Amino acid sequence: MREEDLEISIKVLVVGNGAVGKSSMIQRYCKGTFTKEYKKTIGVDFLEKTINYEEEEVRLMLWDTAGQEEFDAITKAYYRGAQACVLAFSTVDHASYTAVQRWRGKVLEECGNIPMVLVQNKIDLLESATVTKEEAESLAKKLKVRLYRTSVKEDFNVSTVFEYLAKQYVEGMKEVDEEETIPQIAAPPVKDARSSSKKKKKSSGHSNGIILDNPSKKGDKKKKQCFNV
Ligand SMILES: Nc1nc2c(ncn2[C@@H]2O[C@H](COP(=O)(O)OP(=O)(O)O)[C@@H](O)[C@H]2O)c(=O)[nH]1
Ligand SMILES: [Mg+2]
Repeated sequence: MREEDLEISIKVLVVGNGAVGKSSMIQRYCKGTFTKEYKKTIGVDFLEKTINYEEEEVRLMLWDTAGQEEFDAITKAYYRGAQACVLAFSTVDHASYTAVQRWRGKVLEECGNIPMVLVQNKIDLLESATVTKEEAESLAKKLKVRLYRTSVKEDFNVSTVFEYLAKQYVEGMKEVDEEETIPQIAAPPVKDARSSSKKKKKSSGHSNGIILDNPSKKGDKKKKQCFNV
């Protein structure tokens, strides 16, 4: 297989209570659209977007999960194999803020310590905020994650969140790669740490870095049917 055929692919979860803006965020980022209509997502769905990070193609698969507990059994299985996560809450929903730790717990349980980011969405509604700036910041500090304030509605900071996660993941992959490199007798110098990591990931089947060899058909963006009620 040629080097250029390889691709870094990251499964990103977006978790949080219902109505914090998870589906909207994914739609905004992948399709550039926003709707005021609230449709409860049942089951799981994902959209994808390919970005470039340091001349590397990174495919982000953004998994949308239902926030409601009643669908827990369905969503849990979809957590598996995720490599990065958005912990989302809403500026105008304090309960969604307090629920973040519980969501994080579920992710940790299924995925281990993957790169995460805390997202305070609906920042355009700051005037009716029920979560203070200090609360948001102290939670980020406590969880040792970066905090981004977003407005999916105003398209503010949304792409920054996903670009940050992609960066975290790729940088983490490079570190693992360096740690794993055991010097061989007269080993040739590694010219490009990233390209070697991609090859390694592919052959080792490392669960924290998947390289797809059967990428989906171009244009086949929506992977799984979801039902909106
Ligand atoms: N004002 C405002 N509304 C938003 C924002 N993001 C999402 N919404 C609205 O919040 C509601 C819930 O969004 P949705 O994406 O369905 O939430 P989910 O249940 O977390 O997937 C919808 O009516 C969206 O239009 C935002 O940044 N600002
Ligand atoms: Mg939804």
